[in-house]
Amino acid sequence: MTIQHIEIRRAHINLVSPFRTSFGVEVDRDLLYVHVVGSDEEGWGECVAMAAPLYSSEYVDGCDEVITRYLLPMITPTMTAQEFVLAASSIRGNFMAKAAVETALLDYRLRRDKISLATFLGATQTRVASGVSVGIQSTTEELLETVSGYLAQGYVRIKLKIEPGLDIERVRAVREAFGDDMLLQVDANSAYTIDDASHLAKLDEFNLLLIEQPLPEEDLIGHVELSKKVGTPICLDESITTFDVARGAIDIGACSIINIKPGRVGGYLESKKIHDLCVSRGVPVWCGGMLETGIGRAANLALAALPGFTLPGDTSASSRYFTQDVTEPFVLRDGYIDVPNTVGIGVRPIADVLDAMSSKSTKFVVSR
Ligand code: NPG
Repeated sequence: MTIQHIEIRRAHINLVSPFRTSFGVEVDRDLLYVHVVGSDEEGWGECVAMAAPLYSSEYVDGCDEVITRYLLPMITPTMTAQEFVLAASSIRGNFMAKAAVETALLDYRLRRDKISLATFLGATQTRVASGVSVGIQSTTEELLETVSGYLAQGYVRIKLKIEPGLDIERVRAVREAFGDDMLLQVDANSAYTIDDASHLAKLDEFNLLLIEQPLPEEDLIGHVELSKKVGTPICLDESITTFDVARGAIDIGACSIINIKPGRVGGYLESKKIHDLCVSRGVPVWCGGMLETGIGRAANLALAALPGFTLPGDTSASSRYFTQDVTEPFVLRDGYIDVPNTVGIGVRPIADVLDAMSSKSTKFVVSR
């Protein structure tokens, strides 16, 4: 049982509606899947990078280049995900590129060993509470209508995207319309500076679960300062790119909650390490999302089923983003989504659906 070739599949999918954040508007996804093909099994991984380097420095065409030029040549026919992570550590950064390859190798090996990713990672839940991320809307009325629609579907937690000028009053309107009991948090995607500390402190009256990534990715010290001036817990997303950064951020008091996104930290093995660290430090974690199709969504659900994931994640249903997902869709039931419990990540693309979405397939022979 050995890896024979690896396919890089590029594809395109439209979102059901535009998703606006403080850094831009996403209307579709430019997809890259890593497909490991062995003598009797296969494995899939999804790259979470967006088309443009607006959320982080990585972008999908850049990941394609890093994967094909640097990462795939490292792979040997018998290589495990763990061995790949070690080999790939010689390449700096490029976490999203590495994560896509790691996931495909993990899926391949776990399918072969007939064990689910959830079991392999140490999941303790069979379903996970599902939150939803609400993009910046043009008007407050539209925002209230959108939130109302998601609550009606059963989402247990609402995350509002915010930016300067579309923050305090938007949150106030949502609290007034839906009450104080609703689980509510905000995400700034680095749109503020430390000079906005007293402005952000105005969010304290709304009893939010957290403020996610208010300041730039590199400004860990700014987040320490901000944490002293704002009562609402600070959660880091973009800043947390590795286990070491997570440890440092916790140690210096830059955050009291962490959003773990496997794509952002180089994969599921690093995510598990960060999870374990946070459990040992009493730091709650939750699983973020990057508009993944079913491949990435399935693997995220496995991770989100670990015991330290005590806050609802952005692990929403396929229908939140796509009319037709590339896998069987993930559905919301009573506010929860089932964790795949078969082998590997538990899903594969539906061949016809993926073929119809695909723009390019490139095959790399693995040999040693
Ligand atoms: O539900 O998959 C999801 C997306 C959740 O808001 C979400 N993702 O900053 O966390 C984020 C944000 C994002 C959106 C990041 C688009 C990158 C691109």
